[in-house]
Amino acid sequence: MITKKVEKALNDQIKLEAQSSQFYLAMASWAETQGFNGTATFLYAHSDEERMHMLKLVKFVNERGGTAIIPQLEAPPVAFESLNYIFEELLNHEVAVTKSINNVVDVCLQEKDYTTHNFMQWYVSEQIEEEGLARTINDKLNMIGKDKGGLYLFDRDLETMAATSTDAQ
Ligand code: OFO
Repeated sequence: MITKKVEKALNDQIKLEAQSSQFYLAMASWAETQGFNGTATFLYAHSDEERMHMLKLVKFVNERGGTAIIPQLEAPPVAFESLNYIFEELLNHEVAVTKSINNVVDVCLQEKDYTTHNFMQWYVSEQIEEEGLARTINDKLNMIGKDKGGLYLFDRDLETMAATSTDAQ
């Protein structure tokens, strides 16, 4: 059984994961309309992953005697100024998600809820990967700058990355 404080922290996290999924879906859709098909494939897959993160939390809250709240979401932007902007936003967003996960872990410790604390470790590790990946992508984009040929190759690379990360799941 989870306490009200833990339930609230987990429900806040459900909302953030759902919001991440929507945000990346909007980025994917924009990238697709701009002809960046590899980036779109990568971001569509990333959006699906966030939905899976949300679902895992929903099921856990319900299993532990709480009530998962399926949240209302804010509309994400329709357009983005560039690929650089997208991936900077993605990194900032992931850093914020990590902070929020650390907060859930903190609440678990305050409430002496070691079961949820253990469950949350999966998210702690996942955030190390997600932030690392976002940083690598940003480094690549910074190297490429405005070079069209470089962006073309970058887009193709992301398609491969999307395929590899889906295989790894
Ligand atoms: Fe769910 O890890 Fe990204 O946001």
